[in-house]
Amino acid sequence: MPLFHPVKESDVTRAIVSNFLRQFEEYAESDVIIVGGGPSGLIAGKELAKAGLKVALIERNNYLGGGFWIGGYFMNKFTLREPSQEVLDELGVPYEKATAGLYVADAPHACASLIAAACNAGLKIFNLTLLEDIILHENDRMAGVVVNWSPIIHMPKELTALDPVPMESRVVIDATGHDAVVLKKLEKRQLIQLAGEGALWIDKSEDAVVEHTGEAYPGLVVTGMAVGAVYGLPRMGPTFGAMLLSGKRAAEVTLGIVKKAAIP
Ligand code: 48F
Repeated sequence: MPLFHPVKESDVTRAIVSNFLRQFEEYAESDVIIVGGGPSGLIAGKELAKAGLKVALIERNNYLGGGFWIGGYFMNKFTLREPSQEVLDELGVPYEKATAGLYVADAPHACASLIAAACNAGLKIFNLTLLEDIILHENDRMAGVVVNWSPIIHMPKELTALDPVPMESRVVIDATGHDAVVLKKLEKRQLIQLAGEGALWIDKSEDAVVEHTGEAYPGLVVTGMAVGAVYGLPRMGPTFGAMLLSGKRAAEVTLGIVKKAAIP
């Protein structure tokens, strides 16, 4: 007697295709699209989904987490400063005190727990999905993103005449880290000017990134290291507290924009 229930091979394919397409069709229009699945994007997504919004996160890689799997150099331990260890308490991730106000934790444990918490809250993930462009509507307001299958950038030119598809949303969040990819689409059209990220200065950068997290352009909220690119803030290296608190701030700002738009 076999352990597993018998199935038709074709039913395996149908289950994957129909389930994915149903989700893609549903999320072709969302309340919020988050571009980038690093720590700031995942925290924002978790909070917004928990608040009951319909939220899609697009990530160009096949895996989520961005720079959160690893700390500094090749070592998978990351640091965070008081009071951001409270986010690890919420996620149930253990940490050790390194010095006064500085904690160290296991990056794979924290990253996996954050991904699980975001999915449990209802965030929908579209991985291997590359932001190619943005949608702008009247009054130059962000109205969504234009995406493609990310492996196409590694394919020969004669095979890559694949048109991207649009996904609409009321708010877009740029959580693409140091690359600030969404913001650069606006800069290319001379709609904003980016100051560019500054050199490393931990004490200054973390407060500044959280403080400047917000709506950088109508309908576009910026979080995480992408904030540094807009305002010329210093980078911070392998300390992640500001990414977590910036993600939370981005969720608060986004909720405010969505609620304001809902008032007739
Ligand atoms: O880089 P990333 O982890 O950004 P973050 O949330 O956190 C920064 C820290 O990891 C670290 C740091 C602070 O301590 O300095 O660097 O600001 O995650 C950004 C995610 O965006 C994805 C990318 O693959 C990564 O997972 N991404 C970048 N460009 C695109 C994209 C794109 N064009 N389309 C889709 N995803």
